[in-house]
Amino acid sequence: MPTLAEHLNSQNVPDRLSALLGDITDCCQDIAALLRHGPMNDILGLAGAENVQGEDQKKLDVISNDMLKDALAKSGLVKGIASEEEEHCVGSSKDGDFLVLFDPLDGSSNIDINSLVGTIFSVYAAPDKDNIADADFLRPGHEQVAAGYVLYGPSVMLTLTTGQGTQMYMLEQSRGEFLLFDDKVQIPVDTKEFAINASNQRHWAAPMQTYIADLLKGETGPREKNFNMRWVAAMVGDVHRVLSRGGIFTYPWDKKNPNKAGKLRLMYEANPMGFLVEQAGGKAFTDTIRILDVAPDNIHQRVPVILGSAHEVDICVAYHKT
Ligand code: AFP
Repeated sequence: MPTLAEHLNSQNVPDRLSALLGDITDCCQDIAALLRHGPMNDILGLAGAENVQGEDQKKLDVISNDMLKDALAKSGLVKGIASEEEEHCVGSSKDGDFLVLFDPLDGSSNIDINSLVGTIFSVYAAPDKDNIADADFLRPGHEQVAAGYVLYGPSVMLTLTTGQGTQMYMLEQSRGEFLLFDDKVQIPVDTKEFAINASNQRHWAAPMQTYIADLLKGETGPREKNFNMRWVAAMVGDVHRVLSRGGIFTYPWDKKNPNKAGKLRLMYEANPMGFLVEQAGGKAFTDTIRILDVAPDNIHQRVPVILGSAHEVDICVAYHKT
């Protein structure tokens, strides 16, 4: 089982990108260690502040954000970063090659119940300029040069793409190395499993209400098959299941917050996950267009998300076009 660095080398990934991915994942190993001992270190619970999203920050949101900022600054490879936990981008090494966006701890509402959380990251080539601004990060997802997440679960797993398919690695803790265990993740094109926060059902737009209602009718309904439902409440956990065995994951627009396009953030959740899913043969749409084609207008922009098994995404999107 090759290490991350060995496999990236075998894929002819440029050395500086490979080094950056090594720095990011090394930092994630440190975050994993913190999570393993969270209750013993008094680092669970609220940090006592809100982030730019107006969400209560957990202590580990802030700690993991600072760890990643420090690691990326030390790498010397990063011209700037943008984070869910930072209102604006943060300049780093002026001759860095890359821009990195991340959600340092996705699913943080799961931390205090010892459930799945993860770190999501997205990498672009840096523009040839000195002072980085938010506008420099507003690039469509199809321009990403790499994307991935580290899932802090029973195993610590890295899922990564550099545009040559999607790979999965497992952390071998004793060696401190991520070892390749799937070099070509393939999402089944059909599925019987969907993921949605069903408590919002009354707030969804009609097309999503009709789509989900038809799934729930099972084999006697228009889909003529029975479906199962899962909801991890952490995108990294739901997407990992979709990549591992198929499925459709959606967080649609709802009228609870009509001025928000959705709950999930484009630049550091939907885009990296969309890249991973497409590279594994799946699809990722808002409700009408390919996520990777969305022209961003804000680094914290939200979008509705429908992603997973290609045929099922096509069916769900078709409900939104009628
Ligand atoms: P937190 O990081 O605040 O827990 O939010 C996680 C998330 O952004 C995404 O990872 C989940 O899919 C989604 O929110 C869960 O939303 P609900 O809490 O409404 O189910």
